[in-house]
Amino acid sequence: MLEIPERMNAAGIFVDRNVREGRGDKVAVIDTADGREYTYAQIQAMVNRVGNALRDTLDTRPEERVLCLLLDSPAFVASFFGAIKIGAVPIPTNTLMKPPDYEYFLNDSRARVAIVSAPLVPLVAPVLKNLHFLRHLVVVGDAQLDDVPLDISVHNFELLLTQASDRLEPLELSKDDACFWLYSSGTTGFPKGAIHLQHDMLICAENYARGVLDINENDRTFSIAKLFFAYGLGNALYFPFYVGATTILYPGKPDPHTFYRIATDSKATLFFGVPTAYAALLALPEEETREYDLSSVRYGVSAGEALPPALFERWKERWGSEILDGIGSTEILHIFISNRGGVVRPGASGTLVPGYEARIVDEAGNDVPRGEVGDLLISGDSICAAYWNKHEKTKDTIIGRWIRTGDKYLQDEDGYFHYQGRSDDMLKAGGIWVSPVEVENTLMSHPAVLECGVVGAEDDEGLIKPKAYVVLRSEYEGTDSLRRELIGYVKERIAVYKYPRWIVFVEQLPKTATGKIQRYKLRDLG
Ligand code: 3UK
Repeated sequence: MLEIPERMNAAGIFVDRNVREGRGDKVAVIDTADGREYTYAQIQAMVNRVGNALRDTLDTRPEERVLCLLLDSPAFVASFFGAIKIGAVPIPTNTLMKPPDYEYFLNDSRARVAIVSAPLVPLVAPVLKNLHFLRHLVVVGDAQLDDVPLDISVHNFELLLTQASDRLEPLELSKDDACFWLYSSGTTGFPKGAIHLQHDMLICAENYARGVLDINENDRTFSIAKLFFAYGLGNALYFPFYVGATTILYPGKPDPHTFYRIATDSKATLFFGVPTAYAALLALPEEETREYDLSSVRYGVSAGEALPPALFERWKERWGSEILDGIGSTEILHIFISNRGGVVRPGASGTLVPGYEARIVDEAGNDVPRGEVGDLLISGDSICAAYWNKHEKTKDTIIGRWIRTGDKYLQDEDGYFHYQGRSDDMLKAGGIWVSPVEVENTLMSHPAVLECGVVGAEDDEGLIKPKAYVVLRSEYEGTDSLRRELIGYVKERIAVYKYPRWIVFVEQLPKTATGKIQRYKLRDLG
């Protein structure tokens, strides 16, 4: 059993402990951007410099939020743990969003400091004038910035670090102090900041990474899912750091050849992807992948959305390793139901991860009989404390020790859990949330669109992608060029992974008596 100390600091456990226990010279991070390797001692020094710079130069106090809009890099690692080490609360943030999204994250969280990778600066620059609380913008690398409001000062990350001491003791906190936030989106309304506590990462590392993956010091992790996702943060940061293993970071865009090349060259032992990424990797013809060697991989891991059985079979046949599908969530922090090596049931999410309990309940909250579908509730000690400033949403989601996952599940006679869909209209594209309402509202703002309904539809690989049913205003015609225009229009306005992959022009939409679109009827249209 894992013992969680009453007083602790997660950075002390995940960073300092490695050096204290003699792993200072072990490689902690390989940055594939330039091939540089960083030992645990070097990472610790960098973490300390960030902590000192935040506290002494930028006057960051405990509990203050530090928004991290960062590519996967040593700077991410140092910013995340550096903030935690002084009791501040980092917010790893999705790098694929649009400027208005960042305006919301920065104002909602009241972050006083934002640390931003230079290539991502253009995403926040246009909204700086609308920020009420930001005082310091720290840029990693060089970026051009004009018209910065007077109350925001711009700093260079590297320079701040050079001027800061590399020695820092972690601030002693309660195991139940806030540690970091992660934003998660729902069907309607703004994203919710899930507040995770100091002990949460320990629970996931012990229960899942050690309990299911048997992670150890000799592992080399490579995650296609970026560090700003709850999934990637565990996979490629606090899992390997929990045991003093090595993580391989890649700051670039998704590309199957690059993924294969990195996994081959770095001899990754744990490979983490989402179903869409596995589909793209397997879509390359064998002649094109002969030069790659994945024999070092102990397990592939898949999460974010259900892994179609065909992808499991094709991967195993091609590369020899099993893909362990597991379900996790931002609120629970990581995977709580998972397949295990040797006993995988393709198509199922697996069995409970140690440390978690599950209930499947009907609408009245009573347990359904084995084999029947109901709403999945989970209990376990990595669940977030609350959503920031969203008391009603918190109460709807977290019920005492239990949390509503929003998923429909059934458990079979052998204890395996089978995913049966969402209980709301949310869908996942490439493992990332898409709200049909947001896509609909965006389409509706185009002059040609009278009304529309967006649902998930299966592509050729059996993976879900957004599909739009559109009723046009009478003066417009449903042509291919209008289809392309609407797609381009959506891509420009909201995060690109949300655009409809198909647009069907229809005369009318199925509606309830009160005029609400019946998305389930659209889904049945296929
Ligand atoms: C869905 C799955 C079927 C499900 C996540 C691993 O995805 C993660 O977190 P999110 O908050 O989404 C959570 C929701 O996504 N889902 C995730 N995995 C599966 N559905 N099969 C799966 N294997 O609806 C769940 O409620 O983005 C995944 C680790 C940490 C995570 N945060």
